[in-house]
Amino acid sequence: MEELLEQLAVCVERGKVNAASPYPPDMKGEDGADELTKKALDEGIAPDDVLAKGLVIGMGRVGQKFSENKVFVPDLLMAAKAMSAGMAYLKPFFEAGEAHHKGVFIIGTVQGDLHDIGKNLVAMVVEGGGWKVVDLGVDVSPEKFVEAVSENDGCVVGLSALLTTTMVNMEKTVALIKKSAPGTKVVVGGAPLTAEFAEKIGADGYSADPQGALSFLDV
Ligand code: B1M
Repeated sequence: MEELLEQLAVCVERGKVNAASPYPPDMKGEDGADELTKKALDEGIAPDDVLAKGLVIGMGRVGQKFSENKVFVPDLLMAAKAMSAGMAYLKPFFEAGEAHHKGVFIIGTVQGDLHDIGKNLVAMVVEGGGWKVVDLGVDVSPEKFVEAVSENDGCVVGLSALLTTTMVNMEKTVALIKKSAPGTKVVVGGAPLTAEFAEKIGADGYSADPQGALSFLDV
């Protein structure tokens, strides 16, 4: 069982989607996350283990390497694609309540801001970390975040901003979330942000990269 789950983790880490995928070249012709997830479930490995000890491990490794500038955006995208191929087999188990997410993470780019590439990477890594992700998209108003929080008891919220002009909307969003659902944790990120700014606006956490956001959630 351990060997199969390790192979699965390697497929996600390297972005090996399925046997037909030519990427990465040194794994050409080998089974990918698609075949290995199916095989693991067919062999009776519990869906929670396939997720936590296979797919999530691989995504964690690639997320860490991304933080260390050892791999780049395309590598993260390929890993997310491999992860998704495996997740497709796990979906029915989540729906039946036989596999479990760690929690719900609501993410969006704040009002007035249309940048979503970084936000999407954070969503992928967090999903790869075993969380259910509710992605509200871009240009999300404070009220829309609050509405999503009210629909997802116990969730954690992630806010992304890429413009100095929209950082002020991040502050408004944190304030409204804290007012309407005081216990809700909020983590913020985006190129112009700093830890000092995050603290000033009352956010609970700041991360410069997707893996840091996941680490905040996993504490
Ligand atoms: Co715009 N843009 N843009 N842009 N854009 C920047 C951000 C800018 C720095 C370019 C520049 O002037 N040098 C500048 C902002 C200056 C500032 O305010 N500091 C800028 C500007 C000014 C604008 C417009 C105003 C331009 C105009 O129209 N005059 C306009 C604004 C539109 C709007 O949002 N209302 C605009 C528009 C656009 C496009 C639509 C053309 C396009 C966005 C496409 C899209 O996202 N779908 C775009 C792009 C692509 C960029 C640059 C080139 C790249 C941004 C990006 O995707 N980076 C950018 C310049 C640059 O960065 N070189 C620029 C890659 C991405 C992986 O990194 O988003 O930083 P990033 O995300 C990182 C981290 O920040 C972090 O993790 C990610 C992965 O490491 N992170 C989080 C992000 N969110 C997080 C949340 C977390 C944790 C970590 O927890 C919740």
